[in-house]
Amino acid sequence: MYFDRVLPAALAMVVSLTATATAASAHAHMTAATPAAGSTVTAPRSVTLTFSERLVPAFSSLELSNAAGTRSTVTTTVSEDGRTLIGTLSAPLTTGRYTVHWAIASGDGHRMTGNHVFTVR
Ligand SMILES: [Cu+2]
Repeated sequence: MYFDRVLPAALAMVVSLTATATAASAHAHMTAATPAAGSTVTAPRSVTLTFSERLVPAFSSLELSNAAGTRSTVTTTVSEDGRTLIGTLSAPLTTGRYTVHWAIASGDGHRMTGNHVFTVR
């Protein structure tokens, strides 16, 4: 368990220190989101974001806020294959508009952030 977190982080650091001039080709990008951007869903219990590259769990998380800016309590984990960020909600979301704010680091050491909005009816 320890090496699952530390080794990718250490590798990412080595890559970013030694190969900044050449490591520009395989940045992570998001390939799927549930709920999807712009979608309307009913009482979701989790938010999942899948990326094209493995994530570094220690530097990857998401937050959820409603239209008033109030944050939901979310427990963030990364899937076994390292590519999906899973935000589990302590309670189903009530009706309204929500913004997902995410921040990730991929195995090549690059950090990315983004956000998207979905609606709960
Ligand atoms: Cu990159």
